[in-house]
Amino acid sequence: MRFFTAGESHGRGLLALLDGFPAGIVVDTSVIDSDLRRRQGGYGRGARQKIETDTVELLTGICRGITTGAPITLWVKNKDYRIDEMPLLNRPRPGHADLAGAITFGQGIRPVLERSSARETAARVAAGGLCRQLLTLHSIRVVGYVLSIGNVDLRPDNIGQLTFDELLSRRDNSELYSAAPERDAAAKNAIDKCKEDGDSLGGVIEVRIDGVPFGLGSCMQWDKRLDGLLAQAVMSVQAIKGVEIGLGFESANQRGSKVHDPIIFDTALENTAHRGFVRSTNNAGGIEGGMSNSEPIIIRAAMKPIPTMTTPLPSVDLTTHQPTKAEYERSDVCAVSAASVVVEAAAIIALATALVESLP
Ligand code: EPS
Repeated sequence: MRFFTAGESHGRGLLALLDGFPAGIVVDTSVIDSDLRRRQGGYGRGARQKIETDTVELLTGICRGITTGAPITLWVKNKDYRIDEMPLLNRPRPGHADLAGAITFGQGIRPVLERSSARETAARVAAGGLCRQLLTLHSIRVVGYVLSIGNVDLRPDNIGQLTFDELLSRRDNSELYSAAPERDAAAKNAIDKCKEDGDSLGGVIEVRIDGVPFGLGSCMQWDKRLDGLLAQAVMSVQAIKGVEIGLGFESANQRGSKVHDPIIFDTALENTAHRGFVRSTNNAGGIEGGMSNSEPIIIRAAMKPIPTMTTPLPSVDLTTHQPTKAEYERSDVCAVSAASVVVEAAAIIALATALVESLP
């Protein structure tokens, strides 16, 4: 299965194209719309979310609500369509695509900004909402949540013991989509303070995937490894600067005896996705040798603070080469909550791709 997006932030809308999606899947667009709604939420978002009410339309690949096996295109319309009236910009924002994009494509900052904008993530979330329905048919469930915002820790102490449903309910009871709603107030204060200071905040996101059978991905070739596929999908989300699986970077600080997950056989689980083989810990994050091992898959992503700030950083005018301050465009103070929905969608698309490959 292949996946592409098209569209600009202030163009007509965003388009996702999924080629190779299986035939015969009954599609519920309300599942996609609910993911799109969640992406528009979270605390610290900018004014654009008040303008848009994102909903999906399936343009191709569907007949009587059932996928046909033909390429599927998903369309999310922009209400704020005014690309031809948007100002041309000249002062690149440090941390944004502006400078590298203006030099690479030679069309100035505006067209680069329009395509690199996180508005594109609406298309990924739409495609993720469709792929989620395929995963559900295979009893695979995916939940994304926020583990920290700035230096506010939102990771519950017992996170390893929490069930999928407990995490989901915590996430759904949090305005920040965090795993520790009881600590949200501290994170909201940090966002408010940041806004006052004209600054922005990043954070850490985690995605947990339950019900994955043995053998998605492969150890046989580098580009089939499931950890590599997930990492590429997640790292490609706007503003993500780091990706970990399981214990991740921390595993480099520990001895092997503390890192690897002992194998136990439990006959009661012989007829489940585990085939009886379970682990006392899950430091591998559900992937060994590039293949799923039937334990929950755990992926973490680090999001940098958004580069657009009301107190702009030093920059250079692209025409005069004189020192100046970077442009300010309407933006979010903190989009970590929204990014948790996008990272979830990116992981879903990558996992669905591996699943489709494994199907007979
Ligand atoms: C976003 C839409 C954008 C930004 C933001 C996220 O809309 P606008 O530019 O019209 O305000 O609010 O994008 C960025 C922060 C960025 O740097 O690209 C969205 O729909 O998520």
